[in-house]
Amino acid sequence: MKKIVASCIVFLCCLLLASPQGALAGYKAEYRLSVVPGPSSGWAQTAEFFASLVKERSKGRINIKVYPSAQLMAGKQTSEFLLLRNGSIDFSLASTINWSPQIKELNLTALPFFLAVEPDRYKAMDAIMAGKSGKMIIESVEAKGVKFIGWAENGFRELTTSKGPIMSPNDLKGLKIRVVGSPIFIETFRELGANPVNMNWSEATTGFQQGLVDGQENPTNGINIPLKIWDFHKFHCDWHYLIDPLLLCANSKVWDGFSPEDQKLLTACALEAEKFGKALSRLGMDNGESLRLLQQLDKVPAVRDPYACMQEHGMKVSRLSADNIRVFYNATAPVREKWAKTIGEELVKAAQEDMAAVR
Ligand code: X2X
Repeated sequence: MKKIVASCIVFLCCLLLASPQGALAGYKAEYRLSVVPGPSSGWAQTAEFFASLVKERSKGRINIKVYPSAQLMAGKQTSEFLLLRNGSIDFSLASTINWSPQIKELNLTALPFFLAVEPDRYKAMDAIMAGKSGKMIIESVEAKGVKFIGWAENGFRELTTSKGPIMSPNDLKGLKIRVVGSPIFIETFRELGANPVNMNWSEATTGFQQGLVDGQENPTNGINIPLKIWDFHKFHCDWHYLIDPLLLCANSKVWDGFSPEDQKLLTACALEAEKFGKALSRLGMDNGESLRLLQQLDKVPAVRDPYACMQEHGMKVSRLSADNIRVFYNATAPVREKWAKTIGEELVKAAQEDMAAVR
């Protein structure tokens, strides 16, 4: 008996010595962070940046692994929120677009041309995130049962097509455009006279290859360039019609399992990931601020000038003037009016005020 007790004690001591600190605190050996697009996207790189910062600062106690390409949701991007909430996923760096079917407030930044007509669209986005409307969005996400940790950015979504340049709604007539499975996208493209086709991102590249659609819309730096969109579409329309912010969130139980110090650590790392992610998304399209930040971090990507890059690859880039954008804005007024009611007039008004304050 004594021998058995002694060996148990030895065994337990070995176990304690071998465990990383995290395991002692009841932490998981690995937390799974989900991302919809592939590993080369700006979005997945932002997630990797966050995970490695957390690992370094927690001295290995918190080990987050990034799972790109919608693999944790078998490609069904609009079910991600439910999987995070029920604990199948621990963390997610998620697009508002993919969660908007469950959280109607997240359609705010998908109101067509709502930010595009602002004098500085990036300032407008930052003002929403930092303002009253941003707080209202965070409250609406947390009210649905997940913990918000921080913001990031997929980027302003620009249109790429295979059949000719797009300068006005007329040019879009009858074109088949791949969109995400969120109703406001279908309605916006129908209003513009196009023929929207709902397709998961996991199937979209094959769809482009096979010519199932004539175009698609996604952010330039984060998605279109890493995907080499010029292999499928030769026309780029810079219309900034809406923006796709990202929400870094955790399953509530997972979050509650962290010590208050580690919760602070995670929030601080998220703030840095937000700056990094925004710089990746805005590089070459802002006043030079993004380049400076990426230089400081020693993380300047190979493509610094997205417009030159697209042109070098044979794309014809149409950069719409404020007047061109105004035509699209007017043409999509019914969609904004209808969706403002669904989103909540109070939230839309708060966003208008936040944006007006930085004009
Ligand atoms: O599906 C898309 O277009 C993507 C990758 O941008 C999102 O997940 C919203």
